Amino acid sequence: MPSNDVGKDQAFEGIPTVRSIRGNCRSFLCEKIAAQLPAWRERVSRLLKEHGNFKVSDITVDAIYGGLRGVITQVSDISYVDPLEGIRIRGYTIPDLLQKLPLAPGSNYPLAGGLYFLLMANELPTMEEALLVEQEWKRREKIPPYVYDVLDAMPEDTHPMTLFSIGILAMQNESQFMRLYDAGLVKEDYWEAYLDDSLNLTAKLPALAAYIYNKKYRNGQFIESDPQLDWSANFAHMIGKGDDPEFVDFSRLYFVLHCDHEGGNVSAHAAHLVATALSDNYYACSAGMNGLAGPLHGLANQECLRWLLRLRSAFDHFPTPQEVESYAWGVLKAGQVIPGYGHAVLRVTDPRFTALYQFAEKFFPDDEMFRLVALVNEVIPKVLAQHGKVKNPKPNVDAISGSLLYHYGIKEFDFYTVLFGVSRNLGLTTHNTWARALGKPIERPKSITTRMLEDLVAKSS
Ligand code: AMX
Repeated sequence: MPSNDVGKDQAFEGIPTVRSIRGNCRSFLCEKIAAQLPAWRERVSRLLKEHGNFKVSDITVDAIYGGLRGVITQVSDISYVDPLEGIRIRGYTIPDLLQKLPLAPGSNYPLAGGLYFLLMANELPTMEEALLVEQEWKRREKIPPYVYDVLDAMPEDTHPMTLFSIGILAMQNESQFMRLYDAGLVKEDYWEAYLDDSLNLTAKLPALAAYIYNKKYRNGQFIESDPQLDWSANFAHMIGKGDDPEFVDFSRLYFVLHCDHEGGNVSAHAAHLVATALSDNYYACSAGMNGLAGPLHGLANQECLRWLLRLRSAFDHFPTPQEVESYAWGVLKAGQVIPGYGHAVLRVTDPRFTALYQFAEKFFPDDEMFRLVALVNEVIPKVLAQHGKVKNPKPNVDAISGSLLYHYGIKEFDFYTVLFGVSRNLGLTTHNTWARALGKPIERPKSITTRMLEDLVAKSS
């Protein structure tokens, strides 16, 4: 078990110390959020008061049986997936984010601390603000030893996502919200405790993920956290890849790209739903991770790489476009999906796919797996369009992310969704903090029986 001993009282001596901002990161973020809250609350209460009966969505029998696809049931101001443009995080597109977020010192890729600041404070951070979050994470990164004991007690073949979710849930014992709630915290102040839990949880995720990786795939060779490194680089370091600056940059890019995808996807919705019962960020994120572990959601990246490897091994040479096409038809005719293609909301190529594609093109254009991704991307959209069922035949982020990890020697597919989860918890905990700040109530939609639905339909015809 790593001692990981950057305690609360130790000074952070790594990336430059922030001197121009008074107070700690938590109080700084609290001030930033608190300053915006009256206006947000005013907007919500005006909407409710003046337009409470305004109809936004209709619910059809199709939608009820069809996974509520497209039915507007939530408001999220953290991010929005435009069907034709892709994700906007706090209004910024992926290219915007990569251009505007403060870069890690000596790198062309952003600090995750800056991204967190943007998510939480709803403001593009300065370098100082990004570093303030990075420093706060350093102070909070120590994982309680009992969490390692829980993970060590699990069978060796436990899936890494199960370990990740269990690790997060085990840390619930640390929840500031639960402690303060029991002591009589008033509703107005719930969000501050959610923010504390968010900072504490997200600070620990790189070390938690690294522990799982080292335990399962590196014979338990654990590496201490390095106080000199930013959050993303420290993860790379703790899995033994800190000496490869290209992989460190890849980690920075990967953690930015996967941080959020509005409120309706399975992990975001699950985490939000659980937190509306005032279950804290640990309970909620563990639930979110359980959703992310599904093959139609986060697990698709491992499915996709497996698919690419199967495709490659079906030929004793690098396949031609025609061979990929006939292979794909075989898959579709067998009633299987082509992982990494299609999306519930997007109707164009996922800009996160494009960002990773550009990274690979820049650093390893001749890598065989990347060439296969590129070839598949030329062929599959045409095949799926011809197939006719899929609403969006273009690739999503999972069509490529696994191949990049594979290139860097992370060949343990089962681990890929954990990395997705490390990043996604930045978004999930922000959603929950803001949901409490805006006083969102417990969610409780209504279900009816098939007979009731049949009666309703019969009465109206
Ligand atoms: N290959 C084959 N068939 C596909 C397909 C694909 N890649 N994508 C969708 N379809 C099928 C659906 O299964 C559905 O068939 P059905 O009518 O027989 O049930 C039909 O096309 C219409 O689906 P849709 O409306 O276009 O998509 P959806 O909203 O129902 O599902 C998604 C979206 C992502 C689950 C689906 O495209 C899919 O299964 N893709 C492959 C898995 C994948 O890449 N998942 C990752 C998503 C991103 C993420 O969360 N990480």
